[in-house]
Amino acid sequence: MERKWWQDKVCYQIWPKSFQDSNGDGVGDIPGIIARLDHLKGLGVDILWLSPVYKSPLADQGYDIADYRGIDPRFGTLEDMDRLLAETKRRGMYVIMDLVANHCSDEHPWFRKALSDPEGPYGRYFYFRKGENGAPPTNWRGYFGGSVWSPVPGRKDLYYLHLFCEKQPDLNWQNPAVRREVMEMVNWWLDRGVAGFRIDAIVNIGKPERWESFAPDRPDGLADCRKMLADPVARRRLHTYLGQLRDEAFAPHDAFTVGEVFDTDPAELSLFIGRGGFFSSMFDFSAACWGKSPKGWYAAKKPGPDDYRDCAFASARQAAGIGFLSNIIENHDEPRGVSHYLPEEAASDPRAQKALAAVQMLLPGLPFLYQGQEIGMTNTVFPSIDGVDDVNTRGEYAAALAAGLSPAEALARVAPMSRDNARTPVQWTDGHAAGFTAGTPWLPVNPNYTRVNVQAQDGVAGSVLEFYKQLISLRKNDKYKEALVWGGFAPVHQEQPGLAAFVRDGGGRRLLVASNLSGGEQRLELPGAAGAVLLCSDGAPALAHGVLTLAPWQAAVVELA
Ligand code: TEU
Repeated sequence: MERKWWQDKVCYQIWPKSFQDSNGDGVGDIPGIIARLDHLKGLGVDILWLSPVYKSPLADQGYDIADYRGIDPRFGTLEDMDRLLAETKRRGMYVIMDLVANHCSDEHPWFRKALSDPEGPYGRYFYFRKGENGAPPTNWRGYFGGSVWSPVPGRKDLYYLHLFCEKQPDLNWQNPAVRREVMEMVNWWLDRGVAGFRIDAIVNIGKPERWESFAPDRPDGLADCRKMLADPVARRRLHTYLGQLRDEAFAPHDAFTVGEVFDTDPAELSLFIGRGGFFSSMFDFSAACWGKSPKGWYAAKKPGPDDYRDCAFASARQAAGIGFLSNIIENHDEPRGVSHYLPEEAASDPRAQKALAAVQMLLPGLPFLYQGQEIGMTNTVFPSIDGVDDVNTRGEYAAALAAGLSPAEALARVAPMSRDNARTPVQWTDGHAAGFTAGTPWLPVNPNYTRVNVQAQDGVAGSVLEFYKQLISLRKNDKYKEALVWGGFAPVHQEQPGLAAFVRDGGGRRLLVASNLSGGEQRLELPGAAGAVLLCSDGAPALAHGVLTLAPWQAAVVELA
């Protein structure tokens, strides 16, 4: 595999609205991020992915962009952004931005001009279609529920397409002018000093030639819009556009790019992340998708630790020899990893949180932490649906009601999946608003902040935060890098319930990573003679006669002879 500058890095996602507020308005901002760079440097992370900070009405929290070259005043100014780039550079860190170009905001000047003249040049930046007999052009349901079509105000029977919410009109990538706008914008940021992009919802940019309705798949009479993504023409178009992005923007800058790619066929992996692929990396969503139901969140099954292990291991094997997947246990769209993958009684247990961390951080691929993960932040509580900000959660709640659930049941079922779980403010201290803001936070702080916060863990032996630091420094240690970054991967005793174990080997070293993801003891025969114990999450593991015994929720890294 070709060696690249980003492969031995550790990445960290910042969701700016909830990271750190610097001016007391209750909303996180770029100066707040700058103020916390030393925390991130101390943790050992290198590449910071900033969820959108562009000018936006925030209908989907910035994933609805009204100006691709401007910073939203709530987050700061372009000068703040330049300062962030300089301050990270000074610390040997990198910033990647979120490239949200499947759609823009309905408040973007392009869409405003398009609405006033749908047949004009800006009309061709979007998808306008005529309905039939008073009904929208197709019966596609958008990602957040409801039709993907909204009527154009003042125009009889004319609609525009939005796969996400109605304030996120899809950009027409078939139009070369749109592609040129995107290439120029991407190059503008790369020239300014950003190291690359996380690429949002990108599989949606290739649209089929013929737009047809599908058989309805829910009581609303609509059909999941994702069905059209499998269309061969849509797929071919996607590949063409991604090739153009790579050739005209990413490759000339040696940018680091990570795609938000769902549902890839393993056969396509090398096209996406192999040598000369579209992206540097793409997220492994296999565990995140486990248990999801076509009916909606209310019908989702909760995965357990073994499901997480099996998904992660399968992905690691698929990507072996091809490229680097990006490994996550959570992000701004998902529940908190510890709440989602650990059994309920263990979600807040620092031992269990560390055991899960050891697996994620030492798998092959690129580790991505999400803000707050490093201190074991958990899902929050939802007293009522009125307190939910997220457009996605509201749509899923409506789907649950439509399926006949009572309001209380619907809330109880969608709450564990809500995107607001990961969007509560980062818990820095046990003081006012967890040290996130001097004012009133835009979304309530998770009530557990008095116990779970950075201040309580920083420099405290045995804390989740200190363990993450150890995992990261082990991964970066020159002695073990060949094994942990570029080395091989072989699962060990994968059939053993509650155990996630694997060997990483490279540079003449073999390391066993063994994590007890259960509340009982785990014993495993070592796949080689035991050498030094390089790391242990709690105490020391018991090693005798070629058998490793792990206490409940204990994780260890052992060098093998
Ligand atoms: O997400 C794309 C996407 O597919 C999500 O809708 C996902 O299915 C859902 O959030 C699962 O909970 C990206 C962004 O990550 C998300 O925050 C945006 O809302 C979306 O694109 C639109 O830009």
